[in-house]
This record gives sequence, C-alpha cells and structure tokens, in this order.
Amino acid sequence: MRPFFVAVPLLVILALVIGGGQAQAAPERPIIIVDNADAGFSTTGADWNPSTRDPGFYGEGYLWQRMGDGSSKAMWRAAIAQPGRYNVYARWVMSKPEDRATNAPFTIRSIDGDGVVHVNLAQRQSAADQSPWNLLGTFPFEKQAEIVLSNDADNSVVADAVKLEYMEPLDATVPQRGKLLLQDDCDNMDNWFIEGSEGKGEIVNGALRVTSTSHRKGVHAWFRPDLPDNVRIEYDMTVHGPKGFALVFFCAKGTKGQDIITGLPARDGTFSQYVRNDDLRCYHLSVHRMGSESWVDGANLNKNPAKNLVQRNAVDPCPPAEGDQTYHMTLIKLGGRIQLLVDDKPVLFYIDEAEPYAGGKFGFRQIYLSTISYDNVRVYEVAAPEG
Ligand SMILES: [Ca+2]
Ligand SMILES: [Ca+2]
Repeated sequence: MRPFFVAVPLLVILALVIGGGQAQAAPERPIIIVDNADAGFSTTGADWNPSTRDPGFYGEGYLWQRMGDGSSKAMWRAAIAQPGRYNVYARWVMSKPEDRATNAPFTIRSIDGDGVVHVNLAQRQSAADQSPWNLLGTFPFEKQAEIVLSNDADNSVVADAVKLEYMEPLDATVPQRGKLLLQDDCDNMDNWFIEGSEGKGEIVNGALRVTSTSHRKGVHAWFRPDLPDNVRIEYDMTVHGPKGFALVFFCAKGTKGQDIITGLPARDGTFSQYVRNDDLRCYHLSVHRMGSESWVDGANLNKNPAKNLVQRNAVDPCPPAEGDQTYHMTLIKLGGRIQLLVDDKPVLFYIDEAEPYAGGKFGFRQIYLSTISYDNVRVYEVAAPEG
C-alpha cells in the first residue's frame, strides 16, 4: 500500500515571453506535469511493466499493463495550488498499433465528479511530435487532481505522464452568443467561394453540400465575408456516409492583410497552398475523421503557415455514426482563446499566447471521398468573459 501523496512532484511555472521579448513569470497559467517516476504516481493491482522500448516517452521511460478486468490501475495525483479549470493531457507511446488498446479508459476525478474518457492508444503518434500531449478535456479542480487509467480495455495500456494546464477560473463560462453579426441559411451560393478542382460545392435541399472526390487534393468552401475578432461561429454539419476528412479554417488572411480570395493567387485545393503558404496565415482544425483506420483520431489545431500543430485532442469530437449524422458545431475565437464545442459540449480549448490571429475568413475543407452538408451558419459577437 503506497502512502497518500499530496506533494506536487513537479511544478513548472511557464516563463512567458511577452511583448518585446522580456521574459516574465506567468503564475496565472501554471502547468503541472506528473510522470510515472514521480511521487504523485502510483499503481494498484498486478505489477506494471517498465519499458523504454517505444520512443517518445516522457522522462526515463513508461509502464505498460496487459488488458484485464480493470483491477490494475495507474494513478497520477497532483495538488492544485491555484483552483481553476485545467486542460488535462496524457502521453503514451506506440510503435505497433496491434500492441495497444483502442479504448483505454482514463478517469478524471474533478470537482464535477468522475469523468471517463476512452482513448485510442493505437493511433499514430509522430516521433518528433510538436504536440506529444493529447488533450483529454477541460476539468475543474480545487485542491487536488487525480487521473486514473485502468486496464479494462481491448489491449495493453500505457502509463507515462499527464499534464495539467491552467486555463481559466473555476467560475468561468463558455462565451455566450452576443449580437448576431452574420447569418446564412445556405439557400444560395452568394456567400460561398469554392476552391479545388477535384470536388464541388452546391446547394442541395437548402444546405451547402460539399463533395470531395480526391485523395490528392481537397475542396474548400470559404465564407466570403471577413469576420471581426471575438466571434462565436455556429453551423450544422451533416455527414453523409462513413468516409472522409473534414476541417474548418479560420482567421484566414494574407500575411500582408490581403483578402485571401481577391488578393492572393488562386489555389486549387492542394493542402500546402493553405498550410505552408508564406502569403497566407490561418488556423485550421480537423473536426471529423470518420473512423478511418489509417489516420489518427481526435482533433488537431494547427497554426499556419508552417502547419504548426498547437493542440491535439485525443478523442474524436464527431465520432462515426450510422447513416447521416448532424453535428452542431460552435467555434469560439476570442482574442487568443480558441474553443470548439460539438453539440454544445466543449471538446477543445486552446489559448494562443503568441500573437493570436484576428479577423479574416473562415471556411470548410474536405479531402478524400466525402460528402458533407453545412447549414444554419451564424456568426455572433462575443464579449470577453467577466473577471
Ligand atoms: Ca515517463
Ligand atoms: Ca438551410
């Protein structure tokens, strides 16, 4: 029986570079990392197996456990000095997908109770990953955080490190709808600009239907109006069929302030023209991968140009479903705050502290064989949260 630890094994206060390069401590955004070698980590049940076989682990190695009945558990525990809502991330390693569980259950014990997130550990993790931490969700903690992984899974599970990142005060809420700025019911193409030679966008049954037919190129449907900063974008996304890959782009603008449709050379759907184009800056977020075995799950937030992966969500926010499936998408862009909700449930939360983009256009991208309808597009003003 291990003693009850409350000591924080490793408390990293991020030193942020603010403004003109002057480094300052930023105690308002603490980050806590608990590794499997730290005092805040413990296991129960059968002995967990230490390993360094698969690269990419945090610290000196990791532990793994065979699938079982859930009686073997790994627990990361951290004292919380600053109560608040924290992003919770986990790391794992994987070199052979057939060795890993596709439904590893992580339980996050917060003041909201126990939240369980099932994670696919067999998904691809790029080695020199820009973002090896996988977001499990945002949870409220007051004095202590506990994250528990059990072996009640379909294959072996990995216990490496978890990270807690302070995001906002406990009483903060998702920015609500303010004044309605723009509305499009997708009855015509007036507000839509389609790019990409291997697909199409058209109005079908009162919705914008985008079809991509290529594995090489994608199709973009840009919403023509430029948006101000501090907006809450909402739309309904109906996925027809099981295949494809959908993304949403936002804050898309020429790096010299040009309009991306009228002020930059024409693009043809080739991915690099959007994400590695030094004349175009934007964020993009993958929101649906439709269960393809060959891709990772989850949602990746990237900042472009350079396709800089800034946050990876471990869980598919739009899991595959039988038949047509409609998701209500909400994207909040408020200064550096970027938040995605699916069916009003927060799934991704990121704060860009490195000169966040503002303004520009938003739009949809699809690639591979996919047909998705978009409708009821609304853009609301939002105000900065109180406090
Ligand atoms: Ca480790
Ligand atoms: Ca409509």
